[in-house]
Amino acid sequence: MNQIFKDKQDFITQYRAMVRANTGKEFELCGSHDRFYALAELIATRARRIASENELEIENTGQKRVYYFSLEFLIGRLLDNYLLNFGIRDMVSDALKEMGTTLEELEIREPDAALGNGGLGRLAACFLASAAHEGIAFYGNGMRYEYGLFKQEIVDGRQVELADNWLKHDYPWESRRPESAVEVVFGGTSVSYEKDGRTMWRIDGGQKILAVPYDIPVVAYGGKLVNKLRVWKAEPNEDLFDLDAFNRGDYAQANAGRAEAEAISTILYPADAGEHGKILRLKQEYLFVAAGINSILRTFRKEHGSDWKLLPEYVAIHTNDTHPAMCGPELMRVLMDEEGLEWDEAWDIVTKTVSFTNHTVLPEALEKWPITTFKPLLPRLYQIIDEIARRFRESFPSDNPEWREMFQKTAILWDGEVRMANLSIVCSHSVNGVAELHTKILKEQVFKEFYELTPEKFNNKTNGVTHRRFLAEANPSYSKLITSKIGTGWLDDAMELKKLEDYVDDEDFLLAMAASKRENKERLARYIKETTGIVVDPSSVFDVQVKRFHAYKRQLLNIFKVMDIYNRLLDDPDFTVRPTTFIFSGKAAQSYYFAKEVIRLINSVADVVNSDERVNDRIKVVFIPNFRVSNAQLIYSAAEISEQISTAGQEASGTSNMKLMMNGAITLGTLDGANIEIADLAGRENVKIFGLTEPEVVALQKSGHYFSWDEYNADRDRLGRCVDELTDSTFSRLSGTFDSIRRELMDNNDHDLVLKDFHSYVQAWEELTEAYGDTLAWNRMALHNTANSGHFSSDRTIREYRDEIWHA
Ligand code: NBY
Repeated sequence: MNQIFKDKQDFITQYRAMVRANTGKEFELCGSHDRFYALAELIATRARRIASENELEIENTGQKRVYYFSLEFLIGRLLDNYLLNFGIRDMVSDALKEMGTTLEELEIREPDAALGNGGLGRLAACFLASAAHEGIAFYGNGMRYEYGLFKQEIVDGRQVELADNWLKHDYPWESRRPESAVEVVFGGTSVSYEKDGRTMWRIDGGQKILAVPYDIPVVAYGGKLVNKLRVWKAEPNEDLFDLDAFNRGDYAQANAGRAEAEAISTILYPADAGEHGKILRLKQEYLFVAAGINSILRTFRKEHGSDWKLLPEYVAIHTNDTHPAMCGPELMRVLMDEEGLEWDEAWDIVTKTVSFTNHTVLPEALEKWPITTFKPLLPRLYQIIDEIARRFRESFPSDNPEWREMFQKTAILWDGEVRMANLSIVCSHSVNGVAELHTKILKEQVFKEFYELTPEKFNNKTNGVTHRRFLAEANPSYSKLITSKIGTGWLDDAMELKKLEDYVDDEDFLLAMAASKRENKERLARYIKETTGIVVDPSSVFDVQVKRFHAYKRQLLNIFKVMDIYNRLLDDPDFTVRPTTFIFSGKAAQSYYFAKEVIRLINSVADVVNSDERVNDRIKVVFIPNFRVSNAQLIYSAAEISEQISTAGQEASGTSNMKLMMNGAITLGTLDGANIEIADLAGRENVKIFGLTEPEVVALQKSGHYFSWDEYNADRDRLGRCVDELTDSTFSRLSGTFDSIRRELMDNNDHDLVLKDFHSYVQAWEELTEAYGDTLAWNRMALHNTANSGHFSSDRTIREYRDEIWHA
């Protein structure tokens, strides 16, 4: 442990001094807001100091640096994380109590930084933490959005979006680095000129924007290493303030130039599956790529000079999905246009440096840009992409009888569009999926042609999550219990959780697990009461589905199950059910009508069920508004059933499945994404699997013999009734009926096979809740899950990236 304070007294003295320096007041006279900022400042100063020591060491040792380009880093709150990693959480918590406040009271003052949408953004944040833990010189490169992901409120059952002004007060962890700002050019014309007998290219004119970096320290567990997340803000590169306009009283015009530049880093696009054609989005993508590449090369030159051949030895650039796909072309541009390298030399460097992760198989999510948008905005980059595309085409094995098909599928420019996934693959030496099944689907379906051409590029890296945040921090009572048996080694090495298997027959331990879960459920029940007013029973089963709302994730299937149980409780006096609280949380993209209707349906069912005294002693439905990292931690730790019910083949990996598994929740899921690996590791007897498998889904879709009306007709009493209740008055009291959902199921033939999987799902749920009756057996299952979740620590994932992709 790197002790940043000698002892508690030392901490208190320094903390008091910081409060005085920041506010001019004594600690006792300050409110929680000032107290939080002073505490954060105190910790951040220490972190920055270690970061600059690390910087020097890396410079001296020539350690390879890994740059992770991601438009999203869903980091959430950091204070607790810093304290845990510096090994001072308990000491600080005691000290604060002595001083008359609590850590919890200060913690909640921190903005919950939501610079990401969902799994992809949170994965990037977990990677920051784990890469630091693994001792990698790892740098996040992203955007500093002024507004993060929207805040969600529920009004009459509907999702309403509000701006997330997270920078309203200062953000204590960041430091602005204006001296490292980078100029980025949009538009202009690409012109050639002769230099030393060679044709060179430059951009004339265009709009010049300044990208200003802000650095956020990333502290490794143990506190010895501190890495950096660098996020970029767009600013006008010179004072674009129009004084004449101002003096005329035209204030909007006076600030127009400034506003246009700053717009680039104003908002995070809130869609988690494609937001095509928006020029501002393309500007964001280029800005953080160009600024990041420039700053990488600046560091390289300082340390290694301009022998660019050495770049791949000292630098790895990883692109998180296709949003940073311009890394390859931009690196080409700088190496050729600014450093004077020839195409072949530059290309060799680029393809040895860049690697790429795909996160989705949904065709609508594969990013494409109209050439008519792209070319005028980035004329030189377009030229380079055109040349990459041409050379790639030329390299084609023309003896292949299927080359036409191949040619079309692998084209970078096609049908008037730039295809970012194909560009990413061609520019990268490694292409990976995020779970075994997902990678298999990439190889055999989505990128089949590329896999045939370059099989050696393709590999799998099953996702992981940081167990220090999602188990240690999120679930203090369970962590304490674990540590009491196996020591603290698991915090460093999650595989040590395996030692817990020694306790599967230890009744006292299993009962202590139940008690810890109960404590967490009470904590969540209090939160639910505060945020929704709904009173839930902590002795009921907590059944949880928390994730973005998407048709393929099938929250609709889950709420159909609830509707069915409700109907049966009303109709059938012999039907019994284990008392259950059905918990939902998550956001829908602002423009995703269907997903938002499913949210409205869940809230409408909740409204009816919770107020129906005939059933509300047995079932309750809760939609927790504004799902984000901070309340996620409360939810995961209190969960008993983990709903992972996507249509097989659609969920690339999932990561809430892993967080819930660690916390001892039992997966109720399809054989999709990482659920398959979870089932294998935990043991089939310790999860509950239902529904069609991926090959079955593919075969059924292909056969053309799926008809949702057949499902409806085959079970008018239960399934058909749920469908009908979408459009009768049963659940329409809050805000009307659900015609569009019914249309999707019946007129559009139920694309996600909700009706098809309904029966096996409800049956699986009934069997699982039946098993809940045996407390010891249930907690034994839970224990097998926690004990085998070490594999899903992002520490393991990062080691695999390091060894097999980055070679760092
Ligand atoms: O990435 C998710 C996958 O759905 C999930 O299965 C996987 O576990 C996780 C981490 O690998 N994908 C995801 O979260 N995607 C996005 O958030 C996203 C965001 C923006 C855009 C596309 C996807 N976009 O096109 O703008």
